[in-house]
Amino acid sequence: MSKWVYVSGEYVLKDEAKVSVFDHGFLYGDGVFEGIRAYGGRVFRLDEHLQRLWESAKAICLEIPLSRGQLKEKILESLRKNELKDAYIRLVVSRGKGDLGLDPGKCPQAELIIITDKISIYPEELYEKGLEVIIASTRRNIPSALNCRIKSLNYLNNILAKIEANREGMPEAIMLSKDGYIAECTGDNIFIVKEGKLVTPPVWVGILSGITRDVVIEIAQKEGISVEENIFTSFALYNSDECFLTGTAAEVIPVTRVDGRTIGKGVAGPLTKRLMERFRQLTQVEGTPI
Ligand code: PXG
Repeated sequence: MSKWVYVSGEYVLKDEAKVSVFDHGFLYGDGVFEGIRAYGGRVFRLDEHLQRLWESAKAICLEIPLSRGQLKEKILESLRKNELKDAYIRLVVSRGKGDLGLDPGKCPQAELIIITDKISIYPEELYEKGLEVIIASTRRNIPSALNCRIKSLNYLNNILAKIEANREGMPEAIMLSKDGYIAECTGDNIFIVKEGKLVTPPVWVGILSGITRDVVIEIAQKEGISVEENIFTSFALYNSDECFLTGTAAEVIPVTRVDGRTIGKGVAGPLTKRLMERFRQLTQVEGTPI
């Protein structure tokens, strides 16, 4: 199971999958990636993930070596070859092999990697109890330096915040924008509920435009729940009625404590539960068949 990795145009055994030490993805974090999931034999929101991959690549002047249709086929082929129905799909497009200088012009061929594997998820009890998180002191990258909409191979900004969380024994950290507004977590977007309304930070504040975030906004609108994309502070977060995170890996997961402040009643709130359920239902019926 999950034996084969697609790298440099061919399938190789997982343990033999390698890239060059001169690959600029390795040397400089020069590249982009995607994390996608398949549920019950269907790939969830595949076109949206591919669109974001192409947009990230465009933003860094990186040419993806396959067409969108070809990549889609290769992803489905990888899943079939590895006999996976519920899976995590990691696409990596790096600048490829070059010399020891920064110049991407010296890298003639981008590298494309498709890893498909079993998905490891948070324990189910956390979806009831919720996560306890901290607000990291490390601020999210400023978009004018490195736009957070680029899902780049350079995740040190997020890793620094994750280290802060780990040092306090917490699974996640919330990151603020340079101006001190709530931005997102290290690998998830964030929502709060106040007086029955959902609020999530706008993309311009400097966050990844999450696919799960979009799905949750869509679901909420269909359910007649008011959703607002607006900046808010840690004060508003501490005093919110409910809080949850969204991401491909975590799906929709409640947050019940932030920096030692209990959020709402300290358990998954009613709106969070409703959205978690609707989201899971959607993943069971939607998607591109493998
Ligand atoms: N913010 C950041 C910084 C992310 O990296 C999200 C939000 C949520 O976006 P999606 O589109 O997933 O709803 C992410 C997503 C991994 C991995 O392997 C990372 C993500 C998703 C899946 C896997 O590290 N990041």
